[in-house]
Amino acid sequence: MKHYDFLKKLKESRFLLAPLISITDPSISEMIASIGPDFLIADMEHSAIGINDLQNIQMAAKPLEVVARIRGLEKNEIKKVLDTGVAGIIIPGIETVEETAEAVGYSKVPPLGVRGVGPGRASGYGYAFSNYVKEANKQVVIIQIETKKALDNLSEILSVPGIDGCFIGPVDLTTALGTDFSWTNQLFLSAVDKILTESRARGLVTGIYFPLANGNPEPIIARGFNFIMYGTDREAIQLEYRNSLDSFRSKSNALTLGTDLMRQVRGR
Ligand code: 3PY
Ligand code: MG
Repeated sequence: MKHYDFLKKLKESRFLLAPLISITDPSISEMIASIGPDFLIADMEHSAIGINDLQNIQMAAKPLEVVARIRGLEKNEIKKVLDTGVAGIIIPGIETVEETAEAVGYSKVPPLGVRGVGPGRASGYGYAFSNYVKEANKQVVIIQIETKKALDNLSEILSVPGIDGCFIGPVDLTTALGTDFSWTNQLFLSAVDKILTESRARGLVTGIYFPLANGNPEPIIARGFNFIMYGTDREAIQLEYRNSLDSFRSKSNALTLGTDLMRQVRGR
């Protein structure tokens, strides 16, 4: 696998756009990869994507890098996911220094950590094993910040050696703060700015989720994130169909012929 320039790509970039893949069928990833995003994020936290799907998604997206947003802080999950050859992992639910240190330890092969090595896809199925062992610790480790406790422990968490960056989960973060997910909410914005400042001060990469339905990316652009988890495959399909259905119906409803009958059919 030759994806080890990925951290450099993240560090040197602003606004890399990475759709979140939640549909298991790899043809969706192939379709989305073909339209030119900067990389993909496969969601193993909030979707049905499992380890087989993750591997198929990477084959479909090739040569585009795939990052896995994993289920949580689980030693064997981290090992299996990294074995598939992802460019990096995003670990949700991290709240303390101890959890951050565990995340690093589970993600790194010795001497930096305790991750076991084996002949998975990341090592060319064993064919490129010696090179893989040398390069394995370059797979990127990003922790997800989305709770009050994580905010309270932010400076210490981000100071743990071995993490490459942090990702802000605004849906969970605003739920935890008791606000709506709105880019005009001051409590949310000050949390985002605190995370950005602390992360940048340590030379870490920072990303955030931003839905396609929000047509106002200026507050994100003004803040200069390295990467954006930019909408999801689910959202793209539903949003585009919703808009298209509405647009077609508003035009067809304007015609009188058959309109009453169609309204009855649609229950409107
Ligand atoms: C959140 O916004 O909480 C996320 O985890 C984004 O996927
Ligand atoms: Mg979340």
